[in-house]
Amino acid sequence: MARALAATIALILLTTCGLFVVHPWWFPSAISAAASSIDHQFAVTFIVCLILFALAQGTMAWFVWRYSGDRQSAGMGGGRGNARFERAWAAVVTVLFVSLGVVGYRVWARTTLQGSPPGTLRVEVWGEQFAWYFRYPGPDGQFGPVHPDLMNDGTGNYLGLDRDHDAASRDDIVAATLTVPVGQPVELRMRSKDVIHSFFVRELRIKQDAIPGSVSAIHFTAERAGQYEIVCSELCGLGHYKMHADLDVVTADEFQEWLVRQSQSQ
Ligand SMILES: [Cu+2]
Repeated sequence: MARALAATIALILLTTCGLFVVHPWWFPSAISAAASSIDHQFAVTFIVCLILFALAQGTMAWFVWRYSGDRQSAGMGGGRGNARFERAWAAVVTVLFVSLGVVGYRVWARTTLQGSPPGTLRVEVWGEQFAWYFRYPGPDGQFGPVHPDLMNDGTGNYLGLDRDHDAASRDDIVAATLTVPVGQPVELRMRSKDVIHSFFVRELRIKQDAIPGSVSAIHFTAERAGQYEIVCSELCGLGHYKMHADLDVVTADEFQEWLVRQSQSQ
């Protein structure tokens, strides 16, 4: 029985290592410059975890196999352990994981919290159950104030803008698609109308919560044109599964044409 257990552990270990080497499921190719450092950090974390996993599981399988049916050790009533070894192992694991956390945080902060260089396109991202809205400030560069009492999805005033009284709101563009020009830095300001949502684009390697009552900014520069999926990665209610939108990365000229079309339809 014990040997069957040892063989099962070894089989799980080999299967895991095999899946790691072959990695049949992996990220889609990245479309932003910053994504390569995220991928690198992910690979380092993955390799460290795999080595620890293989060491722990391999050792366990070997011990179970080696001492199965060993009457002498069975009669000893179990080992007393080795406190010094356990403390050293716990210390090594702690240092490893804290280091991974610190390095990972620095990579994440460098890629998503960087400042806004001149020419950055600012877009507000609004999450609501169960849709995304994207607001562009228009030619004045100003986002007009939002009035929660004016929010009405039925009339199309999703963000509660008062275009009659707020001058800064008049040229604001609200769209259901996030359209950005290729090669231009973008700052997303994440907001929510109701509960916590999470903005996730796999190809950008960006995942950021949208929290009601707060605004958090993240940055990216898309380097390849195309259409990509935006999903909500925070379980936000019954319709969470259908909360998604498109990210369209287009040329600068196409972006200007899109802005004109959108401003005419507001
Ligand atoms: Cu959501």
